[in-house]
Amino acid sequence: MSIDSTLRSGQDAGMGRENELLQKADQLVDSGDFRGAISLLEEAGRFDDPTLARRLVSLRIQAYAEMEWPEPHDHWPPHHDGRFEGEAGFPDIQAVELDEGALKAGILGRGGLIVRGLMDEQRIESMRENIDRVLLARMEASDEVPGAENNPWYHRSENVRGGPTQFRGGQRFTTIGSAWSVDSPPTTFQLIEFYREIGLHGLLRGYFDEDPVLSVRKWVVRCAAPNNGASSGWHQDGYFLGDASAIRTANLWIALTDCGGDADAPGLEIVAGGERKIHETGTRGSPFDWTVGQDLVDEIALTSPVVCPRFKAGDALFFDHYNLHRTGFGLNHTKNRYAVETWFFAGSTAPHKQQPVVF
Ligand SMILES: O=C(O)CCC(=O)C(=O)O
Ligand SMILES: [Fe+2]
Repeated sequence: MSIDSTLRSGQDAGMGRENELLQKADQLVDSGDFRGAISLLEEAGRFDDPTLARRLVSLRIQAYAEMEWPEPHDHWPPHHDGRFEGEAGFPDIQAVELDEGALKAGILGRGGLIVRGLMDEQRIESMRENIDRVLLARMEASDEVPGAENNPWYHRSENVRGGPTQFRGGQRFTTIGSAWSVDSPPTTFQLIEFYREIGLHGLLRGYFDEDPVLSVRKWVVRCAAPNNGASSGWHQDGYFLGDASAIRTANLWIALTDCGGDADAPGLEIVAGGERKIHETGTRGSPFDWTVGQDLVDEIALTSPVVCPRFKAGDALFFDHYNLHRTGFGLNHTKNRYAVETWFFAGSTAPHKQQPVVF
């Protein structure tokens, strides 16, 4: 595959200006101002400048360890106004109605919040294209296709723990599956641009009452293929993320394809309700030690309904690490489903294992 023509060559991007920006960013880093360096490159940079987009990813990863984070405050979980009490399933609002109060009452009171029309058409389209590029570039790199290692759509930062990807042991990749957003610097750049545009930083700052961060391992772009009703694992992300009672999280899951409900692409099957506990795993019909058994899910469903919401591309669902869910594979599915899953953490309690990323 030729390197995608939507990315400009170094020369087109204006090497002189780029060098100047990178130098300025280095100076800010040397003076200890990581936040300033990140803002500079984020504001002056472009997704289609590969050198700059890569530098920004590395800087965001390095920065977490270098910056100061507060001690966890004592007013968690925060009070919410219970505005969605009595509604069946998940509360469902339009993007313009999204604010801190709705987010708190949705996640903490009802187990999640559906937000309609969060991402616009043009971004949806380009994100789907990005995901295709990332997965293809990774597949070609793993197949050792000549030149693939230089494809900017899949490039792992040296700062990711373990260093650059090594495709060992005949590991096979296809154009279906998921990849870490940070492994695709242009995608990371565009996603953060989108998060800024919708005011997500301020919203989550209000939600956590401190700065939110992203992470390497829990920020994922995905293309899920139909799977003929297969049963994927019921899970709570709190099971993987460390001490569930200590961490503070918000996941923004965005559908990039019409899916769920009666749609022809896999959605999410998800338990609604605000129960905040980690359920037993590896028992009661569970095939794996990290999954919750179907018998237990059936029992939980007696009081907290299991739903499979119908999403239009661009609709989103916020939930946190207590939510119980799985990919919903139906028998009627014929289309691939694209989505972005982004876990945000309160900076003070971000699990180091997930490699926090400064936002
Ligand atoms: O996209 C999916 O099907 C799974 C999403 C998920 O498990 C999550 O966002 O935590
Ligand atoms: Fe999950």
